[in-house]
Amino acid sequence: MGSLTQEQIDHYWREGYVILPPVLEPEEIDRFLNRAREIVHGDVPEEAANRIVKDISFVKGDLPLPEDPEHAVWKILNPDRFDPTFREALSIPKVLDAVESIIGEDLMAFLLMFIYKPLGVPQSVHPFHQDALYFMFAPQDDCLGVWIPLDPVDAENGTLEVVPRSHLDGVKAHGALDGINAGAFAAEGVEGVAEVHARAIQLEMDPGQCLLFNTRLFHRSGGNKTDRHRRVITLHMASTKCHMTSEGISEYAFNHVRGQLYEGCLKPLEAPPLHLYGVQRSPEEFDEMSGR
Ligand SMILES: O=C(O)CCC(=O)C(=O)O
Repeated sequence: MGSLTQEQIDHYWREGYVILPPVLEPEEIDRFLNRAREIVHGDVPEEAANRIVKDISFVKGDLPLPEDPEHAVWKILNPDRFDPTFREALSIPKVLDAVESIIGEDLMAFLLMFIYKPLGVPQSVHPFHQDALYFMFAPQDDCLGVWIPLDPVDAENGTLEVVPRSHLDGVKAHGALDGINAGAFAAEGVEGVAEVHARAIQLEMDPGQCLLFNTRLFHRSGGNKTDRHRRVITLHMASTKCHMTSEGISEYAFNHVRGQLYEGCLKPLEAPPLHLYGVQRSPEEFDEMSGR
């Protein structure tokens, strides 16, 4: 069943995305914002501390560390693993109801992130990519991204840009780009191509609104040219009927949030690791990666 109208469902499948009215109340938004701030200011278990990932400009020392640690952060990866408030973000009722309209009632939630855009750092770009690249399970259409801004977002502070209908093609080869955060791979022949940028829509959204998007949709975010925060909660949802096409992605840690599980399909991970391996790289590792 689910809560979306047929028009919203049709828009999702035709364009590759749909934007929903607010799924969070202002008090809930404040609670997530305050909790993220407390986490970045040190209220985090020691083992999980490297889940707070700084933006590459600060990791490499290209910019001096700001007084407020929140201004240097790119993202908090999987805060649900150590924080009860963020655990709630895996199963926001209005999100589950909407997602059910698209991929059915049996749902896993995974890869929750709280993403910042450092203020006044225009080079902090996340290039065009397709999330399906990262997800080794099928069918791809039974998985989607959920992106909820907690601040007003627009072209100036690094909103998400999407290329409508780009989900209708396959997954492109991706690669690393110099100066871009580790792991934020770029779709080859897409980022920097004028024709693709011209087709992209820069989403203007209010706090608490919700974007659902297909995992093959090309999307990117520019840097934040303003002194306004751009903070978002993002996660992915997949049908529990999906099956793995490759092993070794326990980092995603599926959480069963609605419906039933199926034999031979995605399994919830009971005790996901707190420590994050291999994302917050040292400046030396960045140099090595870029051949310096
Ligand atoms: O919110 C952003 O800056 C980009 C998020 C994104 O595209 C991703 O994490 O895959």
